[in-house]
Formats: sequence, C-alpha cells, structure tokens
Amino acid sequence: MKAQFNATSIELAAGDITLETTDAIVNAANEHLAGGAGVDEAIHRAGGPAIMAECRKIGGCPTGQAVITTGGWLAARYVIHTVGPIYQGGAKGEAGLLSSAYTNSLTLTATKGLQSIAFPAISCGIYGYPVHEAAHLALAACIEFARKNNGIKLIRHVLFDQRTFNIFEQEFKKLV
Ligand code: AR6
Repeated sequence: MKAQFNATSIELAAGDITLETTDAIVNAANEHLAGGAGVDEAIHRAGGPAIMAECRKIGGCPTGQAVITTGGWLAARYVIHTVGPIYQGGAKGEAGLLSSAYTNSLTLTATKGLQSIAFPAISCGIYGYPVHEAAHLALAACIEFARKNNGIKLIRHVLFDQRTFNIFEQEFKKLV
C-alpha cells in the first residue's frame, strides 16, 4: 500500500529491513547505542563492525532523538539510529517520544540531503508499544512531515511480521 503526500511517497512493505536499498535505514536502538536484539542485532550483523565503531564514538542517543552512521556493508549508505520509548502504560510521555523518534529521523535524513528512508516498527518489539497505537503515531508523524517538507521522495515502513504489517495497513487506511 502507498500514498503520495506532496513530493513524498509513503509506503508499507513486508520483510527484512537490512535488505532495503533506500539511502538510509532506521535502527530501533537503545540509549547507549550498545546493540541488542531484534532489528538492532540484525542491522549490526548485516552491516558489520564499522557501524558499531561509529556508535561508540557518538556514545549514546536520548529517547526520541536520532543519530546517523555509515551503513557499512549494507546496501543502504547510512543507518539512522533512533531510540523509541519503552512502553510503560502510556502516561509517561511515550506517544510524544515515539512521534519524535520518527520526526527527528526524518529531519536528519532531509538535512543530509538523502531522498529515501526505511523504518522498522520502532518500539513494537522488545519495548512493548501496542502496535495499533504505534502504527498510528508512526504514520501520522511521517504524513505530517511530508506535508511540511519536500526533500524526501520515499518513506517506507518495513514490517517484519504479518500481524504488524496488517495493523500498519489498517491504520494507514484510516489516515489516507
Ligand atoms: N527487519 C525489520 N523489522 C524487524 C527486523 C528486521 N530484520 N527484526 C525485527 N524487526 P525491536 P524495539 C521488527 O525489538 O521494540 C533492541 O535490543 C520487530 O518484529 O527490534 O524498539 C535495542 O537494542 C518489531 O516489529 O525494537 C533496544 O534495546 C520491530 O522490528 C530494544 O531492542 C521493533 O522491534 C528496542 O526495542
């Protein structure tokens, strides 16, 4: 499924984000940029040690912010590491932090002059964010960014499992 917002196409895809050929892919990292499980582990494994070397130099990333490193061996030239919130019931500012993780990743993409970016479902795994709510926030943040900014041609949400893909599709249909 895809939809156009000004100069930006926003689309959903199923699969493994490490195979994406967008200019940048986004990592769902932790504040220490220390690596972990889930998509973080998959990206470091596929991209090789140059990514962790840059993460160590950067040192960390607060929740809701984003930093950029090389893509190493990946087809994508860059990895944008963002940190989504750990879901703690919804009253700890999680929604604002999740939206910021998307918006700050997109701002970094545009600032670098990159034209395409792929996101995983940030916070929807180990960090436990309810997927319907996270999908709504993710897509709404990307649509708002696309309506206000012209630099990015493609924003792709790459969903790893069928359930997450289906929920993103339901939420996308409500927003388009
Ligand atoms: N491609 C696309 N999506 C993937 C892939 C992949 N190869 N692998 C997993 N996913 P998670 P979080 C999906 O847990 O919830 C790490 O340890 C996965 O199915 O990777 O933000 C970090 O270091 C889920 O839908 O990230 C942090 O400590 C989504 O990616 C913590 O986990 C996000 O799941 C971050 O937790």
